[in-house]
Amino acid sequence: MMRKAFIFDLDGVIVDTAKYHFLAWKSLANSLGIHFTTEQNEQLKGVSRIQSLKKILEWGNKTISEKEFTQLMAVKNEEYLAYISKMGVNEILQDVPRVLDYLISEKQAVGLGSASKNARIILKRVSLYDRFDTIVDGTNVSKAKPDPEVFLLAAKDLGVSTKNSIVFEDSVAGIEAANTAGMISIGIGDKKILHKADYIFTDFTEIKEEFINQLIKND
Ligand code: B16
Ligand code: MG
Repeated sequence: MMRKAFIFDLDGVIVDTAKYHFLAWKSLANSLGIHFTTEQNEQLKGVSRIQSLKKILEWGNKTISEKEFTQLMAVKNEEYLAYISKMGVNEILQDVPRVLDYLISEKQAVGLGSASKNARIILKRVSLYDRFDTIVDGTNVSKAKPDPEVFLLAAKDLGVSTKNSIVFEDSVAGIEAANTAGMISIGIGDKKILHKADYIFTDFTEIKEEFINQLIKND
């Protein structure tokens, strides 16, 4: 049987860390007198830390020095890390371990492709670190999604061609990155938002073994 690469995004696919990003960005924005909403937080999904802060400052019509920018990123990350440090296995999104374990039992290559610089800490907190053959995250790449770099690097590490790679993503930028990489894209979330994905599911409870078998068999 063919060995395929299954590459998972982290935030919004394996765990819901968006709520912690929101709390940390909100207190930072508010400390600068900038209003920050959940709708705005949606637009930061899959977006790197630097780009996120740039957007928030844009929304608040604020310009700051480079030094202050670096400080604010550190402040946000510290608060975010405080939330992350309390995470546990109960925060893994439903049926993710079932799909991971099925892929491993079928001897498929499993990778992580995340924009987050905190991906490794989070995977360790939720005890999923050892399930991955490779982890490519914000510390390994220079170009953010929708650039395909993160997924191309993961496939390369796994020794699988791009056309034999499958990506699970919850963000528009991530789906675009997978498509540009020439990989099969699977959207996890809203059909209207992720319409550019090859397949779309609300969550992993909808992903059955038959579907995975088809992906493994297809040329
Ligand atoms: P960090 P993903 C992304 O994770 C988040 O969706 C995004 O909101 C966040 O800004 C980005 O990671 C960077 O995270 O500040 O931890 O480096 O969806 O690509 O797994
Ligand atoms: Mg995501």
